[in-house]
Amino acid sequence: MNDDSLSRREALAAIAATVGVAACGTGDGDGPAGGSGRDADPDAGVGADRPIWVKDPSPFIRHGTNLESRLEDMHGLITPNELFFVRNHAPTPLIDAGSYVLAVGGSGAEREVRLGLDELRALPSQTLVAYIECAGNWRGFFRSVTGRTASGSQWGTGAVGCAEWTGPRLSDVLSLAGVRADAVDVNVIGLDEAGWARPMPLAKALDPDTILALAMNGVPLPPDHGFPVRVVVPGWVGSSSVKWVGGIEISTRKVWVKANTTSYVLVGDRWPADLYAPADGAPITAGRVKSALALPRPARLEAGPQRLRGFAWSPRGPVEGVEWSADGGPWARARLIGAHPALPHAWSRFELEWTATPGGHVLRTRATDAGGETQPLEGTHNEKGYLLNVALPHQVEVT
Ligand SMILES: Nc1nc2c(c(=O)[nH]1)N[C@H]1C(S)=C(S)[C@@H](COP(=O)(O)O)O[C@H]1N2
Ligand SMILES: [Mo]
Repeated sequence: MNDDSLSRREALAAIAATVGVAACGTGDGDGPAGGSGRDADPDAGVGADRPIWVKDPSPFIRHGTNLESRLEDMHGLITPNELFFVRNHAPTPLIDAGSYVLAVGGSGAEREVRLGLDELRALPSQTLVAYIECAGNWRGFFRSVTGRTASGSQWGTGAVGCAEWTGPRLSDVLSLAGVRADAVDVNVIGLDEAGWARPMPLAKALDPDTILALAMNGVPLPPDHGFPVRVVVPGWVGSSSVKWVGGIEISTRKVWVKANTTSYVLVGDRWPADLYAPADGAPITAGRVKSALALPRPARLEAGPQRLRGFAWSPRGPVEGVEWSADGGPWARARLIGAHPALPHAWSRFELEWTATPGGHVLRTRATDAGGETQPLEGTHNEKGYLLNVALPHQVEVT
């Protein structure tokens, strides 16, 4: 493992000295089953004396150190910051803006540079709307749709949100350190106690849409979402969008850390570990095409005509269409809202009209994306419960 490479230790030690965050250990992975209570996640590692989040957790469903959104609370394209889900491998660190330093270096860099927040703010800034979804979103449905429980926080559908992110391109920051011709990987390292990090190939780091966000929905990043700096890697699963970035390592070798060896890898018969060594399975990069109704589970509706709505997203740009079906009946087209080529990383919304009749019903939706991928009707198990994108049954009780 390269997780404790010299540059990482140096970067974190330098930063720890200035911001008072312990440069300890690696991430604790996605963790065993969390249950519903905040104390139920045995790997949360949270002291009773320390708040986990800065934001008000009351609108959320709690899973250990994580806060799950309720899709029914979300309305427009943009998820308000106070309703945006939180996936934390350790409690939210409180980082002092004045003494914050971003260290950029490594074997693939011409030089090491240390940048303060003002220097990052002075770089040309990019704004993009992008959804972020945890790879473990929907994990709680593995049991009902595949017959096998998957380990980890039992998320419903609320580990996803869509925000406007603003900040310099990662490529511009890498240029300040100088990228050597033999560089292959860029590891982005967080300042939280988990030391969460996720490397990406140089090409992804140089993508003009990979940015170091300083702002979320027009305000400085809230503490829970990475203040003062997070990387946003559109299309890739949420674990790549490292929060509280303190170090960036440009490497001449592929970098292996927790987040691409034991966590966020697909493990199962279809992904034999020996093919992916040193990872335990296939490291996850992009997410999958998905859709979900913005309704509680189960939903309770009154009989009669109902306008229902939901969200649909794909790493391959705006979805092409969403279909819906009631009680195993024929698939009909839903109405797409705001799927716009100018917002390639945003999610889309959809609406459908259903005449609800008294009794229990099951609704499903399925999205199709620009790559021709459609959500499957059956789910495939993987040990750690990632990337479920089956057309999920949604129970509805009509009175
Ligand atoms: N430093 C750090 N970055 C992190 C994490 C973390 O625990 N520590 N969690 C990751 C995971 S698994 C996800 S899904 C996203 C969640 O982003 P959010 O909390 O802003 O919704 O942050 C990612 N970035
Ligand atoms: Mo995640």
